[in-house]
Order: sequence, then C-alpha cells, then structure tokens
Amino acid sequence: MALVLSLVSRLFLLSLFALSASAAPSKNKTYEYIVVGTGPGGGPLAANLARAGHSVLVLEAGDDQTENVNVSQWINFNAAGNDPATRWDFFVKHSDDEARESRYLHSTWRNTDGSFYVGTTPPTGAQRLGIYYPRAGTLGGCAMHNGCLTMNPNDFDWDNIANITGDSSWSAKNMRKHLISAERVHYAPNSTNHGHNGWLDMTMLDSGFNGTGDAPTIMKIAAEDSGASAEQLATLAMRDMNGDQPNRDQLTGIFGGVSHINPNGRRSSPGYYVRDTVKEGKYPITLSLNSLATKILFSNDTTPKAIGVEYLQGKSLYSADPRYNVSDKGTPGVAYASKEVIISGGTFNSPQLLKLSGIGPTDELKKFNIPIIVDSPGVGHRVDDNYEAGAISTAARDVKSQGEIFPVFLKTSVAKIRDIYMWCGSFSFEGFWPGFPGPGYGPSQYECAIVHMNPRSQAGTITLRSADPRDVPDINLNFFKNGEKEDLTALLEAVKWVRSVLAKVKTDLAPWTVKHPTGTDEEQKTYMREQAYSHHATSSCAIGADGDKMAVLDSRFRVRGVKGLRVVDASSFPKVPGAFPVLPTMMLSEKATEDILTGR
Ligand SMILES: Cc1cc2nc3c(=O)[nH]c(=O)nc-3n(C[C@H](O)[C@H](O)[C@H](O)COP(=O)(O)OP(=O)(O)OC[C@H]3O[C@@H](n4cnc5c(N)ncnc54)[C@H](O)[C@@H]3O)c2cc1C
Ligand SMILES: *[C@@H]1O[C@H](CO)[C@@H](O)[C@H](O)[C@H]1NC(C)=O
Ligand SMILES: *[C@@H]1O[C@H](CO)[C@@H](O)[C@H](O)[C@H]1NC(C)=O
Ligand SMILES: *[C@@H]1O[C@H](CO)[C@@H](O)[C@H](O)[C@H]1NC(C)=O
Ligand SMILES: *[C@@H]1O[C@H](CO)[C@@H](O)[C@H](O)[C@H]1NC(C)=O
Ligand SMILES: *[C@@H]1O[C@H](CO)[C@@H](O)[C@H](O)[C@H]1NC(C)=O
Ligand SMILES: *[C@@H]1O[C@H](CO)[C@@H](O)[C@H](O)[C@H]1NC(C)=O
Ligand SMILES: CC(=O)N[C@H]1CO[C@H](CO)[C@@H](O)[C@@H]1O
Repeated sequence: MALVLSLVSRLFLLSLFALSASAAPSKNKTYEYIVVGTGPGGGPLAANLARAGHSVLVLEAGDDQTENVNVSQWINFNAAGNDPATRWDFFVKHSDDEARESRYLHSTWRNTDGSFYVGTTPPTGAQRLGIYYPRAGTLGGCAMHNGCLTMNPNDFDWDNIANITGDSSWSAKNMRKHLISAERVHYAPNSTNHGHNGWLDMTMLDSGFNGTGDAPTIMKIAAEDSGASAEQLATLAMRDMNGDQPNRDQLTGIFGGVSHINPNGRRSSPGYYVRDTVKEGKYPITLSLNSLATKILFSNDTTPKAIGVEYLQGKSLYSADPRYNVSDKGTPGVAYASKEVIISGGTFNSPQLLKLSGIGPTDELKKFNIPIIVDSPGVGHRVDDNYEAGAISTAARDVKSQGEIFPVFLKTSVAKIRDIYMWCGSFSFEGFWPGFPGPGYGPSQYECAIVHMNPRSQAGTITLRSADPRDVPDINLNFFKNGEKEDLTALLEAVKWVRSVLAKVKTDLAPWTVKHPTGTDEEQKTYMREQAYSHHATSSCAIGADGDKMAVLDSRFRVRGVKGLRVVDASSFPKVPGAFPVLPTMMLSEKATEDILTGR
C-alpha cells in the first residue's frame, strides 16, 4: 500500500512538475539561456544546457506532434511531409529568369478557391507561388518529417571549416566526438568509434542485398560497376556510411544506409530528446510551444548585447503554416536571458529573425525602417543547397521490392573527392510539391535519386518581404549561377552510371524505359539544370574567417558585432555539408554545447 501511495504521489508530483516545466514563460522572466527553435540545431543544445544545470527557455513556433503516427513511425515520412499538423509551406525560386522558372514542371499555384495547382498550365486566375520547399514548424523541426537518412560528411567538409577559420576544433577528427556524444548506435554494437549512450538512435537500413527481391541482381552489377566484385556485395552493403575509415572521402561504391530510426522503426530525433528532457522533470528547462520569436532585444552598450526575445504566443501564427489565419494575431510576450540568446530557426527563419532584429545588410533593413544594430551583409546571402535529380526508369515488369534502398557514392571526372551520393530502389522521387511524391510510375518504377554533394554555386538569397515577423521571406536559390558546366557534367555522369548498371540487368526486368532525364547529353543537362530540386538549404548565417565581411558568425557560432548571441543550425555551415545535413546539424548542436559550456 505504502509503495502504491508513494508511486501515486511521485507520479502526481512528476506531472505537476512537467506541467510547470512546459507552461508558458511568466511575464518578463529571466533565464540563463533562451533558445529559439527545437530542430536539429536548437533542440539538442537546449536539452544539453538544461541537463548541465542551466536554466533554459525554449521558444518553438510549432506544437508537440511527437505521438502523431505520421511523425513517430518513420515509414510514414511522406505522409508526415504533407501533414498540415507539422508542415510549413515555403515557395522558392531557382533563378531570376522568369522563362526558366515557368518551365519548372512542378511549379505550384494557388487556385482562386484556395487549393493548389501543380504544373505548367494553371487555370485562369491562379496565382503563381513558386517551387514548393517543405519545412516543419513543430517540436523537433524538420527532423520530425524528414527521410531520416544520415551521412557524416566527407572529412574535407569539416576540415575546410577548420581551414577557413583557423579553428582546429572543426577538424573531421575532432568532430567525430560530437557524433559519438549524440548517438546510440545499433548497427555497430561494439565499435569504439561510435557512441552507445546518446539520445540519437542510429540503425542501418535494409538494402535487400540478401533478400528475395530484385535488389541483389541490381546491386551485384552496381558493385562491379563501381570497382568492386559481386562477391563483395554483402560486405559493401553493410559498409558504415558514418565510419572513420582512412581516406574515406575517396571511398566510392555501395554503402550501408544509416538512419536516425530506432530498431522498431520509430523515428529518433531532437524533438523526442527535448520532450523527454522536459518530461523527466528534473532539469531547469521551460518549453514554450506555439511561440513565434519576433525580435531579439539588445542592450544599449557600445557593443550591443542580446538580452532577450520578444515573441507571439498562439497556434499557427507564421504564414507558412497551412492553418494560418491572418486575424489570429497571438499574444505578445517577452523573456530575458542573463547569459545568451541562441537562434536556431533553420536556414530560412534564422536570417529573417536576425534581420527583423537589426542585423543584416543596411540597405535592406533601411527599406523596412528597421533600426540597424549591425551592418552584416552576409545575413541571408551565399545560401547553399545540394542539387538533386532523379534518374528514373520503368522495368518491363513490376520490380520485386519491399521498399528497400541502397546508397552509392561516385567520384566524377570533375571532382577530387567523391561528389555524388545516390540512393536506388523502386520508388519515384522527383522533387517537392503539395502532395509529393505522387503520382509516380507504378510498381515497375526504379530510381536512383542523385544528390550533388559539393555544388559550385553558392549564391542563394533570403530577403525580407516586409517587417512583419509572420510574413515569409523571399527565397531565390540561384541554382547553377557558378560552376554550371562542372556540376552538370557531374550530374550527367551519375545518370549515365545508373543507365549503364540497368543496361546490364539480364533478367526479365529488361528492357527498361527511361523516364527522366531523356534525350541527348545536352538535353539531359538542360533538363537537370531546369528541373533539379533540393531540400537541404544551409549557410544563410554562415561561419567564416575573421575579416570576411560576409561571415555572419565566428567559428564559435557567435554573431559578429554583438555579444551574447549565437546562431546554431543549418544556416551556420559555410557550405552545405555532404549529402544530408541533418546529422551534421546535430553534431554542430553538440559542438555548440561544448563551446558554450567551456566558455568559448
Ligand atoms: C521533407 C524533408 C525531408 C528531409 N529529409 C532529410 C533526410 O533524409 N536527411 C537529412 O539529412 N536531411 C533531410 N532533410 C533536411 C533536414 O531535416 C534539415 O536540414 C534540418 O532539419 C535542419 O535543421 P535546423 O535545426 O537547421 O532547422 P529546422 O529543422 O528547420 O528547425 C527549425 C525549428 O525552428 C522553429 N522556428 C523557426 N522560426 C522560429 C521562430 N521565429 N520562433 C520560434 N521557433 C521558430 C521551427 O518551427 C522548427 O522547429 C529533409 C527536410 C525535409 C523538409
Ligand atoms: C497524416 O498526414 C496526412 C497528410 O499527409 C493527413 O491527411 C492525416 O490526417 C495525418 N494523420 C494523422 C494521424 O494525423
Ligand atoms: C587545409 O589546409 C592545409 C594546409 O594549407 C591543406 O593541406 C589542406 O588541403 C586543406 N584542407 C582543406 C579541407 O581545405
Ligand atoms: C560484442 O561484444 C560482445 C561481448 O564481448 C559479444 O558477445 C558480441 O558477439 C559482440 N558483437 C559483435 C557484433 O561483434
Ligand atoms: C541478411 O543479412 C543480414 C546482415 O548480415 C542478416 O541480419 C539477415 O538476417 C540476412 N537476411 C537474410 C534473408 O538472409
Ligand atoms: C535603449 O535605448 C532606447 C532609446 O532610448 C530605449 O527605448 C530602450 O529601452 C533602451 N534599451 C535598453 C535595453 O535599455
Ligand atoms: C479566422 O479567425 C477569425 C477570428 O477568429 C474567424 O472569424 C474566421 O472564421 C477565421 N477564418 C478561417 C478561415 O478559419
Ligand atoms: C520591462 C521590464 O519590466 N523589464 C525588466 C525585466 O526583467 C529584467 C531582469 O530582471 C529587468 O532588468 C528589466 O528591467
């Protein structure tokens, strides 16, 4: 009886605590740290700081959908990506060339009745929105609806940050410890170069290499066509994508795909880490959901210090949210930080918030009468992204598959290190639009989805449309502005590699019918130049060298020109890291934790 009672009262206390821990911040309360955004950048950092005993207020614009099955069951990721409960709809341009934009096959338009039209011949009266670019405005950010694929980037990508900043803590060798601190690896149980006690479950996807479907046939040829032998397939298929093999940037061919999923198919992500840190009830963390940060507040010192954040409380207050209602204006709030404010709103929102708060290019801020705190021309500039393209065909019969995929790296003739990542299987993925990825090509479809890891153009811009924090910014990714020739050569080589593998398949899957891209080499390049897509935008508040006026941050994530303010998320990378940014962003969050806790 006593036991039961004490259990009941403990549960009661726990729930009371959890309630207060997740309630809205009281008026004008001061915390040591305020973190804006709970994605892969902000989420782990906020939880880590609280676990280290520091008081943290976390402002997250979205709500808690961690038990929505679209989100929690990884396999539902396409439904999650379309779920209005988590979705933020952005629309971007790939260039300033109107004619080129109008040839984008999945351009999205708003019909007069409010619904979407996707295509190139819109009904009369439809308003062009642009190229759909999904994000998630929810506890855990885009890691709550993404595909969960991870890649520790090429060593070059980390070493390059060390080189440009002169800060050796960014070396690939050192960054590995931040992978280890985050992960709980399930596919390498005894490995000493992986973590086993972290918050991030990591499993290896089944590629079907030893299954009864068509995967083994295709994979054996792929192994041979990438310089190995068919007999090595089992070893290659289990090869660790996130290992620390010597000279790994030169390793090409088939690898095992690693994902942030637990062994039962449940998504593992920063959203769960933050939620559980609050739930445990023993850390000084206050999670304020439905709270859209609108302005960073500064002291009037010669070098201004970030002292707090203004926000609006209410559901769906950001206009990218499909449930947005312009007449629901939210309740204003303010909170103060005695130590630091950390912005982790993601690549589109972090630069928007800096600009609204007076940090950005002077000319742009003046247009909107925003008082200038720091003239920082790099905010919202040099935005980077992976280029993606799908080499897609249909087979002569249905492909036997249970949805398995296998990853391949290539090093093309224009690169010094591996520059292409592909994942192959019976699916169709040709970009994003409302309702993606459908309708597809039926059960005979087969695709290698191509990711260009090191695009040479880095010229995207994110600019304010207005001074209204609920408005979305203008986004132009300026694809292929520089290095077009080399990047299209690399993409075409990847397509040709896929074609050559499929051409060697001698089973009744042959003959294959090419769907995209088709035609001569030049026609295929033109197709990819105009139809390439992306969903890994980074670098809009980038780290860079002292003396580089476009460097928004120093190597410790500190916003140049002010005190007490950092940006920690995908926007902080000087260049897009590898093929998949989610793991590098979580590693960056772990690194920022160390920098902050050690007073750097
Ligand atoms: C459909 C899809 C699939 C993807 N698949 C993969 C994949 O398989 N592998 C991979 O590596 N990457 C993938 N990505 C990309 C990856 O998820 C992102 O690069 C990553 O989540 C970026 O993390 P972040 O912390 O910078 O930003 P985000 O994840 O965007 O998080 C930002 C958070 O901040 C909140 N926020 C923004 N502004 C404010 C504000 N003003 N006030 C309060 N809160 C705010 C948002 O609600 C959000 O929760 C995918 C992305 C999408 C959209
Ligand atoms: C899952 O997402 C779809 C949209 O993709 C939505 O229609 C459905 O209601 C969502 N399911 C749940 C359980 O929220
Ligand atoms: C970093 O700098 C060293 C020394 O200049 C050079 O050898 C190396 O190639 C550079 N690495 C990267 C990734 O830029
Ligand atoms: C890991 O180590 C344990 C205990 O030493 C051993 O039983 C197990 O077989 C090892 N697993 C692998 C995959 O090597
Ligand atoms: C395929 O190989 C994996 C890894 O070695 C093993 O766990 C699995 O049981 C194998 N499956 C089949 C069908 O043989
Ligand atoms: C800074 O000065 C302005 C103008 O005098 C004032 O409105 C503002 O409250 C001051 N801010 C702080 C933090 O003292
Ligand atoms: C928007 O909110 C207003 C005020 O709360 C309400 O009257 C209106 O019906 C809402 N509009 C929609 C489309 O829900
Ligand atoms: C407007 C207001 O009351 N501001 C106060 C909020 O709390 C901080 C820290 O306690 C004070 O310094 C402000 O004056």
